[in-house]
Amino acid sequence: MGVINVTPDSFSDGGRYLDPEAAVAHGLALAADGAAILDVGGESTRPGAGPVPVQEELRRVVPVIEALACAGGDFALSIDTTKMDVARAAMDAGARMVNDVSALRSDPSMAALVAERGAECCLMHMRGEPRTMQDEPRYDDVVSDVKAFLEERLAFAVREGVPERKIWLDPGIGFGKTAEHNLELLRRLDEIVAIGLPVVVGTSRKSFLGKLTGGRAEGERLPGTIATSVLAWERGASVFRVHDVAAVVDALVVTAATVGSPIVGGNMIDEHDPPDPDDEIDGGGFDPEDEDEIADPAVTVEITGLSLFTRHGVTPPERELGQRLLLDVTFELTDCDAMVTDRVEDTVDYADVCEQVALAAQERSYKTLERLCNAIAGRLMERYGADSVRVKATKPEPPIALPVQEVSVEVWREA
Ligand code: HH2
Repeated sequence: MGVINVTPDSFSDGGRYLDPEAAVAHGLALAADGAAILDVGGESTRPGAGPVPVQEELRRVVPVIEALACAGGDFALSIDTTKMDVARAAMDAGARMVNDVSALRSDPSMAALVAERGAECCLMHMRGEPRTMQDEPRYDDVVSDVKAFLEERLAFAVREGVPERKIWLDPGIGFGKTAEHNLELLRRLDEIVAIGLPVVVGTSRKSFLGKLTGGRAEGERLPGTIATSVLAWERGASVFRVHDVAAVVDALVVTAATVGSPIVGGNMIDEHDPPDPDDEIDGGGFDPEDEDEIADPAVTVEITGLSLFTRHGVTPPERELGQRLLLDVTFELTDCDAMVTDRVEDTVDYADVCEQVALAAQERSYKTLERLCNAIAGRLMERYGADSVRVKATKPEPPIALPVQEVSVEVWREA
């Protein structure tokens, strides 16, 4: 996720993209560098920042979003705002995602708007408001407190009609936190990831990186941004909100290749689909329960009960000793020439699928079956170009004290 600040006062690039033409050119450059999402904001949230009137925020962001939507490309547009009127105008202009640093608290009716438009929504943790958030921030346990906050905001959004699959969570690095709080959140990010939704992390150029490196200025904090993004990736983050897209993409691609898990689509979204730029905003998005959304699949290929010895799980014994896992994979193909040609090259070769699933399941240890299934699904989508893939992982002997027959998790992805 590349940052476009159309503001005079953002902490690291204030004033550079206030001119709409400069903002649009910057956005297109970030997309060319590999950003799958462009996050456009018209109000700085730096510590101490005051509010910007709605009309002014609209004046800043709408022309930029309109122009980027018009230019088109392989990116989706996100609006970074806490105001419903700004979010609505941004979505009218082409934004597909609302990044609300207040997590739908500033303007609670924002939730209904997001739900109605079928938009993606990022809920971020912030203590207090930007004007006062850095006044002696205190937590009982920063990770547990942030996690409880995000779970509460998630429940609110879902109650208001936003589907869970449209929600992304963000611990809000630098928002009402000391340097130690930020480091603790990054160190234990897996606890936030365990909520089960994609996690967004924004460390880019933030002041704790300067503090840790002897007072480096904003423009000199790229090494810190890269280090923290790589660590966040390793701990399960899916989206990285950064100013320096090219360098962070390179770092993440190399990291992912080293541990053997490809970054989906060659961009910086890991194992989570960004909002599709071509998605219709109202009612858009994929609903697994809506059978009409897949254009009558011609062929379904199903592989069930692939039994593998793996090392996934939340507890260290599960990861150290390992356990048996059963994997089911279903492909739906709308265009399957093998029905006529009778050639295995014209369909999904299930022997090869089994090999790919085994490779994906055994090359790396995941804490959650959700992440494992998503990694397998991403790999299969990329390799076979199927219209949709369903991956189900079952633990036949789950390490639970109570008598449970089996535990399973299923992930569904579509192209
Ligand atoms: N950080 C900033 C703004 N918006 N949104 C999310 N989801 N996560 C973040 O960490 C985040 C955010 C602050 O960075 P920036 O936009 O560069 O600065 P400013 O708010 O001063 O414009």
